[in-house]
Amino acid sequence: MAEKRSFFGRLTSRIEDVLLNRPSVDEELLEELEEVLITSDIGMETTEKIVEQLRQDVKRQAIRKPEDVREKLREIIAGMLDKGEAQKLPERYPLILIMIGVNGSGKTTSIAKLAWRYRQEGKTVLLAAADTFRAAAAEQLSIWGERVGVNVIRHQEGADPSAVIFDAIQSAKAKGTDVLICDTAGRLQNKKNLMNELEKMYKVIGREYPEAAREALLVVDATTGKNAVSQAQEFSAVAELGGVILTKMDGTAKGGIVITISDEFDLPVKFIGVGERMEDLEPFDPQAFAASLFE
Ligand SMILES: Nc1nc2c(ncn2[C@@H]2O[C@H](COP(=O)(O)OP(=O)(O)OP(=O)(O)O)[C@@H](O)[C@H]2O)c(=O)[nH]1
Ligand SMILES: [Mg+2]
Repeated sequence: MAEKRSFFGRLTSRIEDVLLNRPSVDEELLEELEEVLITSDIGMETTEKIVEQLRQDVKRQAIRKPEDVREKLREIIAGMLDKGEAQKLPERYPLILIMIGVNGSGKTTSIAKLAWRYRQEGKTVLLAAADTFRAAAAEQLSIWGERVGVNVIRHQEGADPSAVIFDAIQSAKAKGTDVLICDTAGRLQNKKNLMNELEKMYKVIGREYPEAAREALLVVDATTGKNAVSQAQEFSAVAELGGVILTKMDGTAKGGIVITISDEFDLPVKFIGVGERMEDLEPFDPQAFAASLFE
């Protein structure tokens, strides 16, 4: 909890500043609050929704004094974040996870972190290096595979990503592997290409392993602020996403990005990355997150 609090230290204290020494909840207070939310990486649309809700609460006297704002805000934000059962990864096996996201967002590292988590739970894991765009990508995944103690299926640079998936599926089936995690090259520059590539991968999975559960996860770097939001927008237009892994929350991220992604795209944030080690991935808990904003 102490760790989580530090993400929002600044947002928390700025909200407190707005609420401090105010005789009543008036329009001026709400406008100041709006300013604080927007400058904390909470998108315009989401901010307006939050402030409008507070305004209604003032009107129907559910909010009477500045202190009441805190509890209402927590409630509103928790409601935006909490996607119920969808917060968790599917608990059906065999499971195929497809990681997508732009370069440098933290896909490969997040794969290693997930693989490590599954290994801790006693699940068997296989990785597929379907980012064949750069030779270094497969190399990096192989190094992580060794560290975590899981096998990696890789082909030559420039190979067809779907062929890597095909091989990985055969291996997973033969060994009865619980979880197959696929790395991909997230080149947004050519959306059509990416869409075709994903479609082809899904086709291979559907044909070769129809009984496997599957989910695509978008990996987003939280420190990129508004850019993270536009990535969520572009990727959700080309792929059906099961949720988001928000990386680098240990960095300079303002935290508000979590709220915007959950609200605007109706996507659950499933995990947050809090460092570069394989242990540095935390399941995202919407209620605890919302509460930590006001501790
Ligand atoms: N501090 C911190 N660094 C992270 C986190 N996740 C990833 N990184 C770092 O971000 C950099 C990029 O991570 P990668 O996993 O290589 O990203 P990628 O999306 O696979 O990138 P490409 O393969 O180039 O597309 C690396 O230096 C990681 O160590 C995190 O949660 N916190
Ligand atoms: Mg990578």
